Amino acid sequence: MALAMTTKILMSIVATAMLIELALAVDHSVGASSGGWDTSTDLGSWASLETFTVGDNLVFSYTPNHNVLEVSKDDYDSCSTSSPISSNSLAPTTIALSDEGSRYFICGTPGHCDQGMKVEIKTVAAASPAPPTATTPSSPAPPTATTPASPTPPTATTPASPTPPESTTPSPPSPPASTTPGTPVPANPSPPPSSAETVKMTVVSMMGLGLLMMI
Ligand SMILES: [Cu+2]
Repeated sequence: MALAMTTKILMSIVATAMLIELALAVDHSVGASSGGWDTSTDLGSWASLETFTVGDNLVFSYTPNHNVLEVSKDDYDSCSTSSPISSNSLAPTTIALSDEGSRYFICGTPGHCDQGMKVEIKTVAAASPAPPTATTPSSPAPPTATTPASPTPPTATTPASPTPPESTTPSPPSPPASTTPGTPVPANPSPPPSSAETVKMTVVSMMGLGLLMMI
């Protein structure tokens, strides 16, 4: 029963995680909602308030006097437009954030980067944002979670009693076992296989006895 419950819980967690992951694929409109890809938006502040996750997209919307250059960190720091990693001038520009780490974007129009039209995007692994949302699936779990917890203290009551076979019902098979030496005793901890073994051994030993007597 506990196994079935655990399986159910695990399956629901996995399903929820998949849903969350789907829901988390976000398009980030650069500079929104109180600005855009322009010289007047505080893009650093915007980026610091966003969480960029692997699988998300950046969407740059801009007027024709701007463009989007992806550059190295050095070029980002120095606002150098001479050797961009990629260059886009057709708005809107969508950039897929397919890997963890930092990426650097600047506007290639002379002077715009120096005026602050630049942004560093730090992308994190898809798993890390899940924990906050993961609390939600765990909340339905508590009712079931309490049940598996109680069997853990073996000192409890009802669940513990079936385990010791010495109690009542399982003992009938054990009496014949008593004829054989100490072997059945260690078998007790694991009831199902041991009882079968005990019966086998008893039968074998009785047959052996019978043979001896016949001789
Ligand atoms: Cu520009």
